[in-house]
Amino acid sequence: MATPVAEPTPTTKIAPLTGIEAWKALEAHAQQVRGLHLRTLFADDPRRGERLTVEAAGLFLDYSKNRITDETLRLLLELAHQSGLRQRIDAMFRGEKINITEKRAVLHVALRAPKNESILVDGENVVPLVHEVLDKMTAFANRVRNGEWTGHTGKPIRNIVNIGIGGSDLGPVMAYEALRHFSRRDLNFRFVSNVDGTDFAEAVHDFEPDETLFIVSSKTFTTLETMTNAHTARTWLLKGIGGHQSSVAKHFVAVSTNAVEVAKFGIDTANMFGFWDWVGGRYSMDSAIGLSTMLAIGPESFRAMLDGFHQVDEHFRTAPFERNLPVLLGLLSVWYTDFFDAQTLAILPYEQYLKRFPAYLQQLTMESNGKHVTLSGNTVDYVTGPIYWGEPGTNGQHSFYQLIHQGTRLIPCDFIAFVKSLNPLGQHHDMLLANVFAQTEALAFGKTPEQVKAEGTPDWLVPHRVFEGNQPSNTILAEELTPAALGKLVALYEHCVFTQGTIWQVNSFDQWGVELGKALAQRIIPELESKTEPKLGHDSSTNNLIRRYRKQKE
Ligand code: G6Q
Repeated sequence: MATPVAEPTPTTKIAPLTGIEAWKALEAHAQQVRGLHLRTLFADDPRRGERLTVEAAGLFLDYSKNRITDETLRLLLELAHQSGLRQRIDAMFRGEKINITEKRAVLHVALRAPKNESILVDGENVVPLVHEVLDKMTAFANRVRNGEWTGHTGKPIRNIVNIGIGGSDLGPVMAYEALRHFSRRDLNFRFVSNVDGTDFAEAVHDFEPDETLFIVSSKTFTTLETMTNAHTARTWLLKGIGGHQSSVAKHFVAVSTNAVEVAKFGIDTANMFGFWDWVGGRYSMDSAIGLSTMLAIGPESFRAMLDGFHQVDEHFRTAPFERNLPVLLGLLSVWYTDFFDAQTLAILPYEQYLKRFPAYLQQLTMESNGKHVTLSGNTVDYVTGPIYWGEPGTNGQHSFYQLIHQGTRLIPCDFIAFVKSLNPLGQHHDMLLANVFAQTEALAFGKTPEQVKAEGTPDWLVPHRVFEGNQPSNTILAEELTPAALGKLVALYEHCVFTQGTIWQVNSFDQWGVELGKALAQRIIPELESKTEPKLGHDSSTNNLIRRYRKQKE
């Protein structure tokens, strides 16, 4: 292993992962469990389906259809303890700078802390700051929602466009879609993220500028895509409104940590909603970055969502690991990633409103734990973050489920469903939920050749119709997709990611890969725009692509 290069942290006291006793025990134990079928595990324990469940904060998790025994669980929990998960959770909640590469605290939990709590960062209680911003957002949202905030020509705002990317987009767009049922239907919400001009053009094509409000959401206020879109939006507004510079203040607000850049853009900093460097982009949908969410669902529902987050924060912080939902989810994903060579993990919400939830989770999980270097600066010799993907059910069943059922890969699945529908129509909801239960059953138990034959299938067709089964899944059931339930669900996965990152000993809170992307294109833009033939110093492929593009666009 290479010499550590990171500054020492409390975590460096923990042995390298593969040297931890519980890890070594899991390696040996996995050899036995790999040969076990879920059919056997269920047949041997008639109460398994009731036993391996846990409920907290209104979320019910059935993890019985996993390829685990009681011994697996014992060892995974031991791994959590020996990895210092308890200490690391406490360190996060205490506001310690656990994001060591950026020297920052990691305090998204402070964003939903009740007013009377105290969480210190560098000796300052940040909870009052959070509530100050929440109050400012509330006042603003109320003014827009009741028509008091008017545009340049005196008309109320009818259209709200959030301009942001990555963490400043995926959370807001996911939350808007998820909570649409609770949103004001007379307000139109659009989300512009891509630097591809089509995104902006399509978002505003049917909007009147004098009824449109732009929220420029950017922690740094320097992100290429967001600033390009924000400038395009300003040009579009001024063109549509007759060039009155003063209109910018009425049609633009900002969510950022960078007041200087916000002012430079021409947005009145009185209309800027702040947050802090201890809120990571992908952990920011419940900060001021959620302003569009608050405008859509109203301040009260927004606070209900925060309360949902907080309930799961408290559960994560206090529940014993064996009954701790995020810890169990995190450990199970480590189990498949590192001991079963599972490359991916599918998120399958059986709830149309959660159609953007898998995309949101992709960033949360993969940007957080897509790392190959430990907190001590060593290269890992085990696999970290799996690929997360998914689509809402039942649509996925008619496309990619085939590969999960009868392909050659192991794909652990999280099924997410709600007992009550927000749109109860005839039999729809029973049918939807029947599919959830049927899929997890089929994945786990499959269909044996004997069963297929007994159905009268001709011999030659039998192998094609056999389902191996033994495909693991979790089922997460909640009552109804309310704002609070969404908060709970997001917090569940945030802390699942935290658990994974702790076991893998990586920093789940930096994103140097994203930073690289932010810098790379900057060098090529002038080469594409240059009037004269630029001198190119890339590799031959990149040079050739640039030349071809320049030639063809003329
Ligand atoms: C999230 C990442 C990244 C970030 C975007 C937008 O954790 O850091 O997705 O949110 O790059 O950054 P700005 O908010 O600074 O524009």
